[in-house]
Amino acid sequence: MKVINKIENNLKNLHAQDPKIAKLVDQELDRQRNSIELIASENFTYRGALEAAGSVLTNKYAEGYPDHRYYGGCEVIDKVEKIAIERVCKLFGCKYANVQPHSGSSANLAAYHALANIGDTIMGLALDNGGHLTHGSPVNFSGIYYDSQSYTLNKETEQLDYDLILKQAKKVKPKVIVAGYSAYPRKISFKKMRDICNKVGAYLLVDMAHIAGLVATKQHPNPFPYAHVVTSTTHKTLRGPRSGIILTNDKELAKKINKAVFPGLQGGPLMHIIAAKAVCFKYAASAEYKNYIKKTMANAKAIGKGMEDGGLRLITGGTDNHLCLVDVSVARATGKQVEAACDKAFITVNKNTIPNEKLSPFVTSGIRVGTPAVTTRGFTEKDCYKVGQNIAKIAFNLNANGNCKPAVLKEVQKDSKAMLKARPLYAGSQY
Ligand code: DSN
Repeated sequence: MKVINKIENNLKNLHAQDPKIAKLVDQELDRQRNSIELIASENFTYRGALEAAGSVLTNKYAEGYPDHRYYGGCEVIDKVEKIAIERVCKLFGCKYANVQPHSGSSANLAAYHALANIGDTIMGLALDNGGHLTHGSPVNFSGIYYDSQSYTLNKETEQLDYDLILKQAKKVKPKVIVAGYSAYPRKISFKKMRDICNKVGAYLLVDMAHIAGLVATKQHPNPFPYAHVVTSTTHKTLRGPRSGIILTNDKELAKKINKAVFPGLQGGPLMHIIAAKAVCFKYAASAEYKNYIKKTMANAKAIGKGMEDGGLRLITGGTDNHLCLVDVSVARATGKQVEAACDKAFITVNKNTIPNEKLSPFVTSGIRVGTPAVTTRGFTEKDCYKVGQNIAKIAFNLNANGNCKPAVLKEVQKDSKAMLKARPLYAGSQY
């Protein structure tokens, strides 16, 4: 069985040249191996993507775009970027792609730059309702440079309310409406969002970072043909390297997007990361990956059922995607306490605000639980149901000081260790 070990993980030279950093990389690999990773935005990328990201392509400056560079010696690099573009366009069924953004945030910044002027009104879901920082939060460039008029979820259903969004859009007349979220467990109707945009003359920008893998495998409706522009990261459900992309079907917008990314926002592209993105686009088109996404979604339902059977409340009553948003206040616990107590039981989740939140974002009444990473390492629905039950067990067994009761903690630790041992990370040939 092939297992990445500390030396094999391309670190032989690093150990010789910088043992301090090499040791920390080893420690992080151990940490990833020894925890049930349920952060909905994380995953474990392919060995091939790790190798491409650690390759000599990092040495090359390639400002510009394929066949139009500001440096010599780009003949190989051009081929890499063209392959990445071709693959991602085919994957998502669109005509134009920019694969140079370094992250989802810079992809969104470039998209706004292409679609709006500074000071124009943008309308995204409020951060505390499940939106993203870059969708208009007042502490982010998107809320500082643009007039951000956030929409919220329906307070009763805890879901998107398209009538409410239309009502607000008619009032504030946004230049851009953003759809796509960080902590929303239900399907999004891009058609309804586009209808709203058409009624008020706005562009529809879809940030599909969380659900890109579901879209690629047709397990969630595609933002195309409804979105004017689509942004995404490549490291969440898509399981690639940490990075971003921008897609469109509109030739004029594609030109604006390219200008916004370079020279508007970035200098030289990270060619090693673009190569790693190409690797993940290749795998995302495979039958094996489609099966992985289906399992990820089934695992999200199973973990949700485990938490629900244990007494916790799922926001919206369930999930249609890769994550559950969970109300832990029913256990008289805070998200902060459950996050910290789960950590001690080798389960990694993040505290998260929930709709109608009463606590601060540092404390919160909820947690967000996602299954892309554990599914990559082979967790089954049975495993996930058990983990869900254990999370609930922890939440309902906190002492007054917020720590889990020692006997319960010990039991859950034992379960976690057994599951982690049975599903080793970077072992075998599955990725
Ligand atoms: N911070 C990411 C998340 O956890 O959803 C989004 O960028």
